[in-house]
Amino acid sequence: MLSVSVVFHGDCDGIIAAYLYIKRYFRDLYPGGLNLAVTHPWRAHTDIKRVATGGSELVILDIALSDKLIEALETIISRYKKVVFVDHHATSESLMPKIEARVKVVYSKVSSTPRLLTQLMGTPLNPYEDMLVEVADVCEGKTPHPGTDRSVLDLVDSIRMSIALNPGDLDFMKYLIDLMMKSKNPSQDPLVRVRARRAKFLLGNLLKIVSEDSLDAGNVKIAFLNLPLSRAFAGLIGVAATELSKAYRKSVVLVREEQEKIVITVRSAHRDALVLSQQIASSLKGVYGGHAEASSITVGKEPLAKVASSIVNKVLSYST
Ligand SMILES: [Mn+2]
Repeated sequence: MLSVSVVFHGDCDGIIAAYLYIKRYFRDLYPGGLNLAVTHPWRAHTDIKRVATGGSELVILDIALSDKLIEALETIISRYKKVVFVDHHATSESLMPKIEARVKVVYSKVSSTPRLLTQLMGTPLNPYEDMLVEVADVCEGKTPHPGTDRSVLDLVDSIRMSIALNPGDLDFMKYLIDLMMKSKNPSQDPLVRVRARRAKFLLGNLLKIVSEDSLDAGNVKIAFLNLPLSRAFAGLIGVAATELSKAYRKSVVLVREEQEKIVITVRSAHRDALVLSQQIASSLKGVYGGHAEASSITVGKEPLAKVASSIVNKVLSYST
């Protein structure tokens, strides 16, 4: 049994956080001596129970804390000598005190989890690591300053898009971490490039569908994706919402049907995504989490048409 497990968010800053953490703290265990697992906030509570078979240390990176996740953590904490929880999501803040007694918490509401790790590690990073932290910040929505190196923007694009093609693909995430461990440039890697190109092609189609079928409620653009569409474009929906919000300079609410739930992705042009999410979540009895610029709500399975009218009404009352 591998005694150290690292569970990370399967997105751009989550993967970079995993790389930095492993390189700094578990270099001698990499790769064979580490149990790596990928998850996403909405399913972290189930993944963690499955992954956490026990050992000396469990590290959880870039996953927003929720009541469900706290419950799951309670059941597995005793299997480890040490559990470390590192996160930067705004919605985690009020919940952190609930786990602090038994878990080592590293929390600050900074731009990305890698940025938070630089504060934890203290010692200066090398230029390659520095560049990846910058990439993570931009992936998380920080506006790159005008002088930002082209290679940083290329990396943002290729990492974000190549992951989005299949955000559950742990083998590919490990492949990316491995490129980073070898200080290689992922945007020059053939596999990363092919995946990024395919993802961009799909994203183009998705943006077309979504912008043609969307409706405007006040200052907010709302679009709906049924189950087949939501499956076909799975990992790209968050990226599409971000792109739409930028293109129209409006907040975007993207509602999609999944197998056992409805997921609503919110992107804000005016840093009010969390407020809007909270209102939608309370009217639909959903759970929300994220940042002021980007957040999401998960609601139990209901017919799309049924939640649609209630979301439109909520958004209209919010934006007028
Ligand atoms: Mn993340």
